[in-house]
Amino acid sequence: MALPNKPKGELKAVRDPEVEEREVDILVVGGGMAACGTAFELKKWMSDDQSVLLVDKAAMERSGAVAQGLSAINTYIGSNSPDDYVRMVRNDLMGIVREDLIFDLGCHVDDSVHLFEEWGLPIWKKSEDGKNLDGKKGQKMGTLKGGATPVRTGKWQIMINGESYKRIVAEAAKLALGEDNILERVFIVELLLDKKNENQIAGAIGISVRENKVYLIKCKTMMVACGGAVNIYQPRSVGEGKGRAWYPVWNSGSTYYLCMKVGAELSMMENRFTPARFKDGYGPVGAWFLLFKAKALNGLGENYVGSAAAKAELENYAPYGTAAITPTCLRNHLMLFEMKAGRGPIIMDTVTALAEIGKTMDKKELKHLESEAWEDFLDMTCGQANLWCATNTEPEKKNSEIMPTEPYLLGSHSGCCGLWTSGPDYDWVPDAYKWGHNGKVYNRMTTVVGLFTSGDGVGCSGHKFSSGSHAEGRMAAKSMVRFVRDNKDYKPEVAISAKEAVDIAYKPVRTYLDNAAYTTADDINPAYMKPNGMMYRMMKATHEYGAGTATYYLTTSKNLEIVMELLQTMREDCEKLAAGDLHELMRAWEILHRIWTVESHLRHIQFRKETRYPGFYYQADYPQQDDANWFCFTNSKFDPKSQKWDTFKRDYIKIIPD
Ligand code: SFD
Ligand code: AMP
Repeated sequence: MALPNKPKGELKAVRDPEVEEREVDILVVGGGMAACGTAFELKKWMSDDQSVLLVDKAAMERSGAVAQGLSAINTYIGSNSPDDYVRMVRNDLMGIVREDLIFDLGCHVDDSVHLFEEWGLPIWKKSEDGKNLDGKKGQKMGTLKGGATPVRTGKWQIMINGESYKRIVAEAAKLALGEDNILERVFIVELLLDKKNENQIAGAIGISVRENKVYLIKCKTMMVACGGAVNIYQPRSVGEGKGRAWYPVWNSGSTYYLCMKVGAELSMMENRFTPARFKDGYGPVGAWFLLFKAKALNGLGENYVGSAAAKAELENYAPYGTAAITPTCLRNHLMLFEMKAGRGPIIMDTVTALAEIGKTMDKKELKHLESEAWEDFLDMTCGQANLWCATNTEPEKKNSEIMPTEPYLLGSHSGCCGLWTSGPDYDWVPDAYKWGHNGKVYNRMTTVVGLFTSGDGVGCSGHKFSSGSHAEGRMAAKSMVRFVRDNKDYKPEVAISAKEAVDIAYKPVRTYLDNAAYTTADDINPAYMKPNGMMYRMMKATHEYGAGTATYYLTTSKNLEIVMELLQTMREDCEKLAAGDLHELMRAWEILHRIWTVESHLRHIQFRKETRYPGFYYQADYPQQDDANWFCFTNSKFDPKSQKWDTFKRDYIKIIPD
């Protein structure tokens, strides 16, 4: 149930909050695209005697990455084939991907897009004479399911009027589950293993950010889909601009933290995404490159991407660099190449692009084209449109700078870090890629029994985007219902009491209450640290040593050693985090989730002795790709018993031929 907005100011935290204990068959953690897919699908397969609860840290209508909406759906297979989809993702991610997961997703993703349209999302259509029709005009052409042609920008992407995208998807999820089975404004802080079965999930601890209340929830199976990790590096936007980022600032790596802490295996955590974005406003570039056919120019006004030097540089990364579509990391690499050679900044030539398209248009069409340019940002990153206003930028008259951002961790966009999950139970899926429990395979289950993930959580298989994350959540839902049915007699038991759950969740509050009176300044105290201070400490360390923007994404073995030591100290110091109000309590948990997440990222970079993704990061001691030794997955596991990490290789198996 949604709680009303808080009154003025933050709610003070109390020493002894209320505790609510719940027990359900299925717990869904997160309320984003993947979780909404799970919620929608669950209700189709659950029997009446099965119970479910969805917990989102925010309000589902505007939570997660799609909060502001989107202007494109980046994965729609349409008349393409799932095999080709695998080839595209494999090439973009420099060869090492789980083809079973990608193929499986490619077979199902369009169904989610058809549902979105059925639920009211306007999808642009082509008219009979090949014109782009958006909004109501597009709807008049019929539905995609009924055979209407979408407006393709690239081979995989279609345009939408998507300001209300998340509201539409959340409405369907809420209707399916019922408000009584949803808790909003509850942040899950830790997961709990079963008391008797050491590698089986059994519950979670959550805190309300609107009431002094802790939840202890037991479950037979769980979906963790809390999105990716943002603000783990010093963002480019500082000072008055701080708080802007491209990916959702409120996604704090919980997916990775929660799952890794109970021993789930992570994969490809070294992979990060540093997308090229409109500078300072973080506006995405896809529509400009693909729909408006704009070119990026270097500071000398040259189309550097088409230059002989760029082609020669890309040859070094064949076969990926020489493919028809240059992988995302290498597109960034070329930008950095120009900037480092003193030929920056990089400029998106919006003026020429709009003038070119406008040549065949009448006045009214031209006006509409200009509106589309604005709507692209108003639909999904309205801060960028604000920045254009604030800087007197009319894109048909003035070009804009683009720039690779600070690093994000995610598994659904053009990155592939995440959990190592089982693939589907088909005969063509190698045994090493499918597993489950008691001899049964459960698609998208992590290596912890009963613990599932999807969207940004599933590693080794990027380019799902919003539609693919929704579809993957649905695929996992079916496995989860089957898991509950197959394990009817399983009674989850956790090793802690409700009181102990409060002790864990409210530790920062008690640290604060015990010590706050000692100093006059609330955030300076010898006995504690506020999460805000810890955030700056983490960002400074990762920025300078962990291949942040400070060093053009370059790190070395020595730098990694230093940052790992700093992060370990930070984890120790997190024992003294202090929170005076409920918002700060959430911040305290978020920073802990971020520190563990970025540590696992750097641990993986340290382990992989090559530079697999130039443009995303560079390991200066191992600047080349090394296929002989590193054409494999790099996985890691934190053992909750011994509290130790293990990092190791897993084989890549090619399934779809070139
Ligand atoms: O332009 C807890 N994305 C794009 N996808 C597209 O299809 N087209 C685009 O145009 C895309 N672009 C884009 C995109 C994202 C953003 C931010 C922008 C532009 C500006 C990517 C997709 O949005 C993305 O792939 C999916 O949303 C991923 O789905 P999922 O479910 O993995 O993550 P989520 O939607 O962010 O949801 C996370 C949820 O978890 C909650 N949560 N709940 C409880 N406890 C905790 N501890 C929690 N931590 C987090 C969140 O509240 C949220 O509900 S473009 O760039 O290419
Ligand atoms: P972005 O807006 O950068 O997130 O990109 C949206 C979609 O367009 C993703 O599927 C990208 O892979 C794709 N894309 C963006 N820029 C280019 C480009 N220059 N060439 C090919 N595909 C691109």
